[in-house]
Amino acid sequence: MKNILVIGATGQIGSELTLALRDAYGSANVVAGGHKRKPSSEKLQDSGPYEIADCLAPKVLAALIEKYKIDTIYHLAALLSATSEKNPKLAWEVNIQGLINVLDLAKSYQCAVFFPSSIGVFGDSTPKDNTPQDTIQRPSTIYGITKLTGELLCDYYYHKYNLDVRGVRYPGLISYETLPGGGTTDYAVEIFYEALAHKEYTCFLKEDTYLDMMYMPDALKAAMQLMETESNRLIHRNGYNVSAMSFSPREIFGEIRKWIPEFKISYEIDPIRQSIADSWPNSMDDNVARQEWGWQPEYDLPKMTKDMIEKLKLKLK
Ligand code: AKB
Repeated sequence: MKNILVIGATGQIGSELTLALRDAYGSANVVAGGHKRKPSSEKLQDSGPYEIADCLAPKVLAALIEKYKIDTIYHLAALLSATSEKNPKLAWEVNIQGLINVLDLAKSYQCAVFFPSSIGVFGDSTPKDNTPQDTIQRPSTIYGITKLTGELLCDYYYHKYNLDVRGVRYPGLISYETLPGGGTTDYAVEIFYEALAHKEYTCFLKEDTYLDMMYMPDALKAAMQLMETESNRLIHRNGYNVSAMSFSPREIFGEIRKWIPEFKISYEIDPIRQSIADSWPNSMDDNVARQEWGWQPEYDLPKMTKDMIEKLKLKLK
């Protein structure tokens, strides 16, 4: 039986991954670790143990690992791309020092680790379409630099200490449960809320900006499936490209209009987030993940849009 600690459990991925892990491994065996005294959602609070867990406070983390006999850590705490650009030093501190703290503890207590990387690890010199698994990685954002360094650190701890650390490169994530905070791909979530609430949305990226995106159920499946794969099947282990759909603001607008015909869009470009998006791939090739551990997404743009609208209608009632 696994004993799991989720660090960053109140964030965009964590608030849903914690519940999915509790369903799979039992509520008592999955500790939600957040940086606030209380979790923001009642579901998280009521469904299992909740503890304060700051990746920059390794002694507190060590005490939790001992208290709950943790053997697996999902380390999700990180600053996203736009927030990182506003405060590069804090991004380095949280995204790198936080990760090193977790890797060192995992080494001491022999825990497996999941580390989410991002499409942010690519840069202007990377091939934009069907971006290969192994290719040029020269990110121009501090977020990308921290995520790429994170991938390399994870590889290093595996090769040097035989630490079982695994991870994927997530695209923009779309969910009806928790809002993202400070990302470049956030428009793809905001657009649904605004379409339903106000029937209009002002997008901060240009209409023809293509980016990889994924619906949250697929993102949760990717993390859990990778962590369940027999170790000897994994060649890359870290930084697997995983993709599900690639679209532009114009295309997602068109898809939402099929459900809300009066919906309107306008554009007011944020130069910082536009330049971040322009440096990222249009679409990734995820064949290596498909071959090594059977990755297969379930949701494309039409299926995700239908589900988002149905779920958000109920939520916003
Ligand atoms: C962001 O936009 O910063 C994130 C990401 C793609 O890593 N959603």
